[in-house]
Amino acid sequence: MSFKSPFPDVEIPNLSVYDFLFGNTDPADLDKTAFVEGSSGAVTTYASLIAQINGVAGALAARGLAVGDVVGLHSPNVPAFGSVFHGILRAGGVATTINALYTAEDIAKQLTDSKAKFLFTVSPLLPQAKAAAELVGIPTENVFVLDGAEGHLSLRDLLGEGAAAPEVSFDPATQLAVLPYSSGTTGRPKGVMLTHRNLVANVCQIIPRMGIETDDKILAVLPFFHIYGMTVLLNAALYRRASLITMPKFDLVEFLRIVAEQKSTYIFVAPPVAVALAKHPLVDQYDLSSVHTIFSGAAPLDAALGKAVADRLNCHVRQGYGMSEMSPVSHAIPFDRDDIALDTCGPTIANMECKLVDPGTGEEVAYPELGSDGVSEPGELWCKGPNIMLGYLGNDQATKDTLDDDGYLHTGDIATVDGDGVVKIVDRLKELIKYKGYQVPPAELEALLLTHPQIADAAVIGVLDAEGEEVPKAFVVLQDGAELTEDDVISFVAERVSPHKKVRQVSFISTVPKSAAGKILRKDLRTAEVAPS
Ligand code: 4UW
Repeated sequence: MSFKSPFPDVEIPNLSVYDFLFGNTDPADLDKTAFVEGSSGAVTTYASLIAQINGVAGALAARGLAVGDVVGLHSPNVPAFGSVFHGILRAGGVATTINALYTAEDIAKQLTDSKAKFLFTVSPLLPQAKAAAELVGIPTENVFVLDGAEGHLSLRDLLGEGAAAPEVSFDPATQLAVLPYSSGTTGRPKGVMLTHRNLVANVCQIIPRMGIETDDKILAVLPFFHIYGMTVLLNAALYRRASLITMPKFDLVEFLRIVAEQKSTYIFVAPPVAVALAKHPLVDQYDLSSVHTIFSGAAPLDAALGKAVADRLNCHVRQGYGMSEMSPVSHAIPFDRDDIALDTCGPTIANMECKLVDPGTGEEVAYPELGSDGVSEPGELWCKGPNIMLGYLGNDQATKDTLDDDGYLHTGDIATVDGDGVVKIVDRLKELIKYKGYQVPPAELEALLLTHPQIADAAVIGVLDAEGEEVPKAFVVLQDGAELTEDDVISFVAERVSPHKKVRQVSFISTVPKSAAGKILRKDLRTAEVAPS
């Protein structure tokens, strides 16, 4: 058994991402605005975007980039991100997008694992990008700085070469387009192999549900380097010929100023932005009446919070669910459905089917009759469809553990489904922690904690803080005679990781609960956290 999307299948053209998005551009669209740089108001038209994409593709091909070669893209949201991202794909390259908050070591790990040959960055991030490129052996002439820096070619330099985009041919169903990194259900970040078809499919699947129109002005504050921003903004919104207003990082005052000034209509967010919109007094000082929809994803949205945002901004609020491994969207509350509870992720999108499997027994739960008001028991959500990844790069075991022989991706999230096919995420089975929607892999923090000479053992889980936000918490076993404080542990980690991976709470314990096989029993730590004895 399984439950299917309630929507009819959509057609997925057998095209590359570039051909799908721009191959058949209506001349009337060329003068439309693709990007507005939020801080300066500078405009990039679709004509200019397409010319830049082709210029980047040409410059990369002239440097020997072949189909399948990997290129690192390490930048916050700026309009040039779109030109470079689609330029890489246009040339047949594979974009591995890198979190702009990463340390040099994090960047180096991703560049090494993905075997990247080129790296694009921006001048404020050059110190860590340069250090990483040196560690990995990417030569300086292959490290490009979008806005320019001494000793490096800028985007303008590359475009100035005027090289024509190469003629490339590949099978969209098998050719990788992007390699975002995700921890998946266990362990450290792994390269998620997403093909051109995966990305094209997910745009086709979400377009009918998200209601993005060409006259929408979408505030692009979600990072383009994360799969949510990549698919919803750089792919779906550009496909619809909407305008993207870029913000390199979230700052509430700047956010409110830009929404009011640019009359933004549609905003995709993660829950922390929804919290600010619901609660911060500053919000009342700006005219946000242009906004018709706020769409939240990447972490759970509380129903009362969603309603508070809808009431305060007098707009629609929607929630979606996704995972890098699904390109990423599998569930979304449709734009035209005000009746679906905001703490659900809505029905399964077109061309997908799902199962809910009891993790204890391995049996599927019983689904309520269609149209009834029943709700299923919780089970692990398994999903199948054309947007599911090929697998993890160079990690067959992790692929086997996540993707089964029938093509179902085991998400590691626990969900229920009701008689209308509406899915609600109720818990997380997997190790992953989400801090403000960003992934925090506990295994990485545990390994780091173990390098401290006074720490004998450690486990890290996600807990809810006083505001109900998930934060990483370390359970630490000290060496005999050690005298570490909670603050010592917090600082030790903070000095060595990017800001979103900081440990924010610490407990000292006598032993880390482990299974006979030595696996950390995170569930036991979580249970103790919820109900301290
Ligand atoms: N509720 C509870 C949610 C939710 C959630 C995600 O970093 P990744 O791999 O990927 C994402 C993608 C999110 C996303 C993409 C496109 C979209 O439209 C949308 O909704 C608007 C959301 O975050 O992390 C995947 C993991 O993040 C958790 C869940 O554990 C999932 O496996 N997660 N969305 N609405 N949890």
